[in-house]
Amino acid sequence: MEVKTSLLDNMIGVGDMVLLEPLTEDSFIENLRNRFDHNEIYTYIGSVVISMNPYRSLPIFTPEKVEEYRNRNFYELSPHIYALADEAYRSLRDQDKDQCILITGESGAGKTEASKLVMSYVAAVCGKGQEVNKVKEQLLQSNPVLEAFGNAKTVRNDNSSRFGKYMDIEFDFKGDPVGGVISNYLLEKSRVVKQPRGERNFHIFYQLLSGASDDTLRKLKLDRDFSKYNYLSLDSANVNGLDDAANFRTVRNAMQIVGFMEDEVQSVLELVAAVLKLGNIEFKPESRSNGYDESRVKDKNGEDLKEMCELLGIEQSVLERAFSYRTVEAKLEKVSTTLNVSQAYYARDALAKNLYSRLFSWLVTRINESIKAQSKTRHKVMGVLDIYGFEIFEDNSFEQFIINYCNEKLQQIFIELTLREEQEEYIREDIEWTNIEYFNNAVICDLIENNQNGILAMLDEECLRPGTVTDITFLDKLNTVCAEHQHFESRLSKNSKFLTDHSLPHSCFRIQHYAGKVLYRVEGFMDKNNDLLYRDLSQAMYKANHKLIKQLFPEGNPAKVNLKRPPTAGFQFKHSVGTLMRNLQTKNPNYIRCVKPNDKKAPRIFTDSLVRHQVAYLGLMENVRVRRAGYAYRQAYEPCLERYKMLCKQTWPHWKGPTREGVEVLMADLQVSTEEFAYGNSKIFIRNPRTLFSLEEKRRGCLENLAALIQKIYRGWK
Ligand code: AD9
Ligand code: MG
Repeated sequence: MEVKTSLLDNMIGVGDMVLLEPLTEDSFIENLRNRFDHNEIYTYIGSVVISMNPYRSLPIFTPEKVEEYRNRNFYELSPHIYALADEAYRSLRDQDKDQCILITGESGAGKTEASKLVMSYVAAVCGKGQEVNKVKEQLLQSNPVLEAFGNAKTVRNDNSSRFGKYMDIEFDFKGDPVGGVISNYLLEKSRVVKQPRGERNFHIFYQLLSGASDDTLRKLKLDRDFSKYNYLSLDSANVNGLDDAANFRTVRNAMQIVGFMEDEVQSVLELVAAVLKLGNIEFKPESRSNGYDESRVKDKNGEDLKEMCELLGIEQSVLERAFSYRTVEAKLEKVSTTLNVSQAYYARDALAKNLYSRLFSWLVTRINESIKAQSKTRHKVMGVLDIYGFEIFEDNSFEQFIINYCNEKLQQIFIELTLREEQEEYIREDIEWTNIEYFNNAVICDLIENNQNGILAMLDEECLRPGTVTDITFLDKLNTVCAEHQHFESRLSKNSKFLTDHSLPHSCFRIQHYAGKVLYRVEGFMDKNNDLLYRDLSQAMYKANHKLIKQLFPEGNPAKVNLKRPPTAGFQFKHSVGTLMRNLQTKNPNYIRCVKPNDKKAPRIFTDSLVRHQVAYLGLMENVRVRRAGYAYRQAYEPCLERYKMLCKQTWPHWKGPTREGVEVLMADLQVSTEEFAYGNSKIFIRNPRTLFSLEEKRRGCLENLAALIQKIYRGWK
């Protein structure tokens, strides 16, 4: 007889929080801690996986583990991210249900690692063959490329995703992967020109300087020394445990596997080098006869400018002029105004940010071209979402506002879908259902995205308003409008999510997010939302004799001058997040809730208060309660009968009739109170975990008796 381990056998603590007794926040945290201390980083809440970041490599992601979890039922083995990946994949393959894997948690909690584990598991268990293997390799190798260009060391995480990523992996009817599509969301491009203290620029800059051959660097006119470049912060250039040179080789190799041509790689590196050169260009004022100062490139930077222009095939005088003058085109006329030094720096940085972020989007498009499914037939789809996690820094700006808004939306979808899914399951199975109270963050989403008076709408309105508009006029507007919409009285009540109080520093506002209060400084909001690049610069880039850069600045084509303002950054983000949410809602969701055990990026440390805070805002306790309010545990009839049939003479060793009847006979024989369970169409629902415990205990007793009997017989033989 096969004896399988289950959630309750040989388990450290309780593998499924639904079975935790008694259920309190303390016992919940204690269970997580106990399991974490024993290297059990995964714990379930029903079908949701809680994942604790171990901050060290554990031997639980081996090919043997993959085999162990392959084709096994979710609750059969101890909790693992592979069990979730397996369940999602099988449901996609066998039941033709499109899946999405939603990975949430704050910065550094382990989302990106989790997304890679899911992808590599699915790659390991799905079909084989030359073509399929090539597709798999390309899908997997897109990760190092995008991480090099889109991740950076922050104070929270040495490999922090600075962009949102959603990847649809497409499968054919057999369940073999045939391709994929990646969508990227707003790269934090301000990092290109300036990094907060203790943080780095995007990895690729350091990788290129550390890992490229002397010859490559010579061609790119680069120096190996980080300190030569204004755009590279130096206080944290070297990160413990990060081998930039080796990673550069990995990225180059990955680009090749994904299908980049050698000349494309060269072009990409030229752009990276050009950004570094650009950062070194400095300006000085030159007095004009009209009394104004006009900016000029400093003499000592003549070489940087020249080299940058050579790299990109740009005529030096064109770029130089674009740093001194700005042309404003109205309907019928063109007016040229001079740039002063600070405007020239602004223009330089705007160009660097645009160049880099457009390069990043181009990389995604290029990867998509390579990994695109060849056939046009309908595919089964598994979407994996890995975004930047919720962030609270000392200084929070537009970027954090956008990142946190995105997390707010994901929390919202978690709430909607967990409730919806739960309700639908009861309806599907004809089981009665009672609602449970849940904190709903829809009010916060609305505060941010409402079309009339949401913060993003007001920001856009202010950006478009003629006259003197500044970050402060935007803040004033926010203070009045949000007060009006939330009603003054309610501003001070617990429900108010927009807080103004006199203790706030000047030029700040605060939002009570689902994950905590965040103070935002408005400086730069208007500018970052506008995301303007002087037309002279885009035209200079378009004129470049460099295929890639020309392609990145199509608006620089003088024949296609468009006087309409491009959509703002906030507007575009809101739009793409809206599309993403609608897409996710069409799929069957699978959740991984990542929890960060400590703030030190260190193994073996479990900081109680930090974990407690995350458990609270992720709504994990409510999650367990919802799961338990109805029926805590459910199992399809067949595995249920298999597991407990030994407890009843009529069902042991074989039950001949329909499985549901077998389970009914079993429950009657065991005299389980009829209030304790309900028969659904395909599953049995058990209300109280204790009922399950008692079944498990009886089963264990039965197994022990059996083992004793076998031993006795064995001894008798001897
Ligand atoms: V952010 O929002 O992008 O800043 P993530 O993505 O949540 O963040 P990430 O997956 O990058 O965090 O994990 C942070 C670090 O924790 C990794 O670089 C690893 O060093 C470490 N980590 C995370 N998960 C695991 C794991 N399963 N095993 C070992 C891990 N180390
Ligand atoms: Mg990440």
